[in-house]
Formats: sequence, C-alpha cells, structure tokens
Amino acid sequence: MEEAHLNRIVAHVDLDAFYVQVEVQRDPSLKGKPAGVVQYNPFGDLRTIKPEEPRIFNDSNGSLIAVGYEARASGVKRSMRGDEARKHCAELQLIQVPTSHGKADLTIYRNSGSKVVDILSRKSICERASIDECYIDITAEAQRRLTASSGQPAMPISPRQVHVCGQDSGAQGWWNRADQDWGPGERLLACGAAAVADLRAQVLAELGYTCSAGVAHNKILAKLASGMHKPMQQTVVPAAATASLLHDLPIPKLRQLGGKFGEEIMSKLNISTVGQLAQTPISKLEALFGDSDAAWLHTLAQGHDADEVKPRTLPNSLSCGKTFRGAGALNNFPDVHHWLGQLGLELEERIQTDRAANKRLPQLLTVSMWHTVAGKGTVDWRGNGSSASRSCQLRSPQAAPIADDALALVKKWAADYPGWHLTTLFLAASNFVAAPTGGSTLARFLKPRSAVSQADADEDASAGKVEAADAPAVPPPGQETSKLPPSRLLSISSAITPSHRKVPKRSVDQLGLDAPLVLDHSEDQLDPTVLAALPSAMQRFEAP
Ligand code: TTP
Repeated sequence: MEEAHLNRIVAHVDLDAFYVQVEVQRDPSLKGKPAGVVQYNPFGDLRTIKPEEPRIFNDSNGSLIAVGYEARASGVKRSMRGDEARKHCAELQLIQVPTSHGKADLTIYRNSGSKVVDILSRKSICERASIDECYIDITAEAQRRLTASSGQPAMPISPRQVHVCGQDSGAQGWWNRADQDWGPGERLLACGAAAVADLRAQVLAELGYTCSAGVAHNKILAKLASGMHKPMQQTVVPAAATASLLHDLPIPKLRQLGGKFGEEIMSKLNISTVGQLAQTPISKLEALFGDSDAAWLHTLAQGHDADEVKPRTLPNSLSCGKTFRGAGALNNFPDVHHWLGQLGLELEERIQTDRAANKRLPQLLTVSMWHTVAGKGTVDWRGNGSSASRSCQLRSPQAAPIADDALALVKKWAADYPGWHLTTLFLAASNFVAAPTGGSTLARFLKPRSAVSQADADEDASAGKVEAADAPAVPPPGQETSKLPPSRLLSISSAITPSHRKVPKRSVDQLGLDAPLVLDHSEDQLDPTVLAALPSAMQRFEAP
C-alpha cells in the first residue's frame, strides 16, 4: 500500500443485532433474554401497530429479520420462521415490527440509528451507509492522539474487545512492540483504533447500544473487518495484513463485487478468490473488461480504495417499499394505485419530518418495481423477476400527487409488459434542495434543476429492463452505496432510463403540472444513493 494511503484512518461501525437492541432498549424486561424481531404477516392483519403498543407475539410464525446474540447461541438464525426458531429456543421472545400503511414502519430503528450517528460525528467525519452502519474517517482524532502520546500509541480501553488481523497472539502483542517494529502508518492506525473503541464505549454509555467496528486505512478493508468479531468488538487491519486477508476471500464478499459483475469476473476468468484476481495480469483484465474497469479491479484486488468518507449524516433519499408475494402480486392499476397511496402516505410523513428537522425538500420521485410477466414462470421476485425504475419531478410532497404521478409512470412502463405482475413496489424521494422559507410557493418548490430534460415521449421502455439477481424477503431498511467503477454507473444509468435521445429542454412551467415530468437520466444526473436505497438486487443492473 502506498505510504500516502497509510495516513488515513477509516472505520466501519455496525450496530449489533440492531432491531433487537432497539426493542430491548424500549422494553427492558427483554434484557438478557433470547429475542428476535419478526416481520408482520403480509397475508394477515395489516392494521397499524404503533411502536408503543404490545408487540411481543411469542407464538408468531413470522420470518425473523433480526436475531439477538443470546438466541443465536441456541441456533436461531435470521430468515427462520417463528415455528422453526422455537424448536431451537423454546423461550424465544418474538417482537413484531411496528406497522403502518399496511407495511412495516421502521421509524424507531431509523431514529435510533440517527442518534448513534450523532455521537460518532462528534469525533469523526461520518458517512451513514445504512440504517445501522456507517463509515467514519477518524484521521484527525488519531493524529491528535498520536501527537499527545509523543508517538507512543495507547492501548484501547478494553483490549479484550480489540483484535488485530494477522496477530494470532492477540492485540496486546501488536501494541506492545519494540519501537523499531512499528511499520509506516501503524502508530496512527493504533491511535485511530483507540479512538474508535472510545466512540463505541460512548455509544454504549449514552444509548445502551453495542456496536462492532473494523479499523483500517480505507473503506473496503474497514468494512471487511467489522464483521470479523461480533458483537461488541473491533478488528484492526494493518496494511501488512491486507494480502493475507484478501488471499482466500471469495470475490462476492467484496461489497463492490457482490452482484452480476462479480459473477461475470469469476466466470470469465474462471477464478473465485480476490487473491486470484490480484494475480491476474492487468492486460488480461483490460482485454475482458476494458481499461477503466480493469484498472479499478486491479487496485481493488490489492485492497486499495481511494473512496473518501463523505460527510453525510442525512440520507440522500427517503424511501419505502412493499413486497407482494405469490398470489398477492399486483396485476391491476386500482391495486397498484392503492398501494402507491399507502407508500405515498409514508413518504409524505417522512418528507415532512425530514423537512422540519433538516430544512430541505426532495425534488425527484422514483418508482421501482419488481415484476414478472404472466406465463413466464411463477410470480416470484426470485429467479423469474426483473426490475425497472422510473423517475419524475416530485411536484408536491403529498401522498395523493405522489401516488398519481407514480401510477402514471407505472402505467407508461406497463404498456410494454402485457400480463405484468408486480411483486415489489418501491418509492424514493431524492435530490434535495433547501426548503423554501417564509413566502413559500409551489413555484419555488418546483424550481427546475438546470440539467433536467424531458425524456422523449416515445421512450423505448423495453430497453429499461434490468436483470434481477436475488432479493431479500423485505426491501432492506437502507443499503450501502455501492462503489462502482464509472462504466458500471453508466450502465445503471442507461438501464434505468434508456432513452438518451436529445430533446429540447423545457422548463417545468412550460410543461404544465398535470403530467409527471419524466427525466432522462444521464450519467451526471443519476443519484447513486437512490439506487443504494433499493433492494440489493435492484442495484445490480446489466447494460441493456
Ligand atoms: P444487519 O446489520 O445485517 O444485521 P444485525 O444488525 O441484525 O446483526 P449483526 O450483529 O449480525 O450485524 O441488519 C441491520 C438491521 O436491518 C437488522 O437488525 C434488521 C434489518 N434487516 C432487515 O429488516 N432485513 C434484512 O434482510 C436484513 C439483512 C436486515
């Protein structure tokens, strides 16, 4: 690793069994008991269950979306159904997620995640990556500690919670080395690790939540390390340990290569590990993937990652979705409109809350769909499904126009898919601008973005088809932004809105307000964070 990269200390912080911790905090009678959080029954009672209502349903057969560590010790795993989980652990406490608008309401978890971010941000640059994880750049604090310690890094407060990659004899041996044994950047890394340990202790002291972390010189390695020792532990990755860490790592384990591109690499090169990728001559990578992807892959496989931690404590998009399984798949517009209305209500509430807290408003509405076509396999988002996304100007942050505009986008898309069935619907509001203050007017809210253009009315929707890989049972609460090479981003962009035909730019006023303004995404207009908020499989697009 080049020395310049060793001057940066990055951590990936991940809350342990997050939803369970939130529930235990809310109901201390659960403390120390084996517990899990279950999804609501999509075929059963869809009434609203507020967070403060009784939500322990120990006979639930719902699917577990979070499992506490006490329950894991008895063999309970995520995705098990209640009945199966109880066979492993008869005393299992099952808490159902709160519901509203006929779907899970994740507000309590989201708010708890924000409180953690507030604490981490006190001593670091913090980039929120999902509902319960973030990257922090802790370099400045590490530098301060290094200077204060006259170059002699102090051991973190709880050595038992700290591990160092490649140090079988334990972290203490690494910290207590002779002066001459410290490599470049290692003292700074040690100080950063101590700072991260203190931040984790602070989160525990103030909020009662435990978290785990990976501490390294870049995001990729920090992310890889954070899951190595859980719960309530952290793992440090010295540069010298990078090659052995990556050597046998399966390629899909690198977050950037977890999708179709990773599969393509493995099949075209007939390899399976990051170590093998690192040994592949760059000329071979260039021949197969082009110069830009090849250069990116080459550095990635060596464990280099120049991606900076972006100061972002607020999400770049607000999103919500719902899955319609099996016979529940939607196949008519009134049903689609109904559910867009429900999603619209949640989006409206969240836009209002976000506006009050952060003085901003979104300008772009994106509707994403998983779909199958009748006669082509079972109605299932796994295997046979495809996905598509369409965007328009968010003309009013209220449920009814949101639902109407989203429906117009779905109708336009559906015209090319006779026999369609929707198995997931997902709405996202993004592209925030400062909210108008004082004499707020609709016109000011609708101030068009300079780069917005109207897509050709005859957009070739079929080219917008995207391949589905797999999908989680529920749209996850938030997804980490994928770091994709530029050409991958371009293919995502093309996949979402295929039409790049040049059309005259017109202002929103000229277009009128009754029709959604369909955007022609170009590379620089596409907001990757909208994609990041989508179910993971929706983020894996193939160029049309
Ligand atoms: P994770 O961080 O993946 O897992 P976790 O925090 O429960 O456990 P760990 O200690 O192993 O990190 O997910 C964070 C929360 O997101 C989790 O508590 C529940 C929710 N979630 C879902 O709702 N659906 C999913 O498919 C996943 C993976 C998570």
